[in-house]
Amino acid sequence: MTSFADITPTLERLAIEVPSWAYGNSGTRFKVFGTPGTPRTVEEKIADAATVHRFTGLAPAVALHIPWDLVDDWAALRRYAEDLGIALGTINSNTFQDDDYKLGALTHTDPKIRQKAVDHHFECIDVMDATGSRDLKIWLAEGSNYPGQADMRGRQDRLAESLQKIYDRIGDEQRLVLEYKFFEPAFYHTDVPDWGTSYVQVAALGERAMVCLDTGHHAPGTNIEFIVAQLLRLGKLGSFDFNSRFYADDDLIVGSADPFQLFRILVEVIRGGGLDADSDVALMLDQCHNIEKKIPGQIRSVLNVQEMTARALLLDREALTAAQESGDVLEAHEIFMDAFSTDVRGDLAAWRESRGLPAHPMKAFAASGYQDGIEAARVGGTQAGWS
Ligand code: PSV
Ligand code: MN
Ligand code: MN
Repeated sequence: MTSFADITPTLERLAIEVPSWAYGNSGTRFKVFGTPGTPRTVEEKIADAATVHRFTGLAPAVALHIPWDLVDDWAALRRYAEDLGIALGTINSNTFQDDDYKLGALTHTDPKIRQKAVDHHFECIDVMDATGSRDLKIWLAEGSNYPGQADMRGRQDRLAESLQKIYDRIGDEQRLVLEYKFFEPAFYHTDVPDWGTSYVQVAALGERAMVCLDTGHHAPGTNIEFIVAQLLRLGKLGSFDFNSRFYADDDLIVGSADPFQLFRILVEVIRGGGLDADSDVALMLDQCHNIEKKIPGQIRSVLNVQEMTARALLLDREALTAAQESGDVLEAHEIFMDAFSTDVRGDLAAWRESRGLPAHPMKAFAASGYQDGIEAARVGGTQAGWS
């Protein structure tokens, strides 16, 4: 039996990177609702991200999106973040909001457009050099809408060539993570639609190229934990973008739509060494808070990951293996479900307090006055783009 005390060393290490765009206004293609107190600058997004970390101890880094988060002085931004107790994390490129990329960016048939997209990634790498970021995350909005519209095979070749140029530019301590998504904005074919394609592309690049798994980017019913297990087995799971979905790329709060799925994923992460002290797997959120307040939305999210991690760590592995190996199907399933059904909220609250953190971060944030302060101080917040 594993006790709560046994799992705290691993819980202590849990770090979840938050996305800068979660703090900006976002919405659907129907409407973007403004939220009072929305950040007007990159610095204000970082201040909100640091607040999530202050109340939870779980979110020590914030991911940036270029050009949404462009500033003139990266060294100053880095100092600003560090003074608030967080680091600047993953740099996300953006090749989906430029007319030139209507028919593709890294895959475009026109070499000039491909080079423009590669150059954008070079700029992102310059940013990483200045911010000290380790990861360049690439999500591509490329594909086609109609059968016959594009040469899918030729596009894979051009993608490989463009990615190679980008990979050749990253530093020894940096990584390239390639995210996949099964559809949207392209509806017929997508150039990086699944983990297999991402894997094939990054495997050709080299050791520091990895796959990014966004939980919202799979067809309904996909066994995501199997993909996690396989990528960890191959040593190619670079990072997660956590969020929840009911239908498509909903970007809802992680663990809200299907807590059991999050549990199953975290069981495989742990099984594959993804939470070991020497693990390089980056846990990140990729979410939007369209109707709820953003900072509590992010606090809820990191707490959900923490809670499900604790339950997954409590899984009695020895007993499970014994049941599996003796072919006791129902005993194995019960052991698995026992861990999922364990209420860890009391233990987590007490443990947080013992570390000088609020026992109940949601309540502590609500009582802190931070939200009222930003609502009074900030008028005319920026739109985050989308995620
Ligand atoms: C678009 O689907 C997306 O949500 C991807 O998941 C990226 O990670 C995110 O936008 C930010 O570019
Ligand atoms: Mn994502
Ligand atoms: Mn997405």
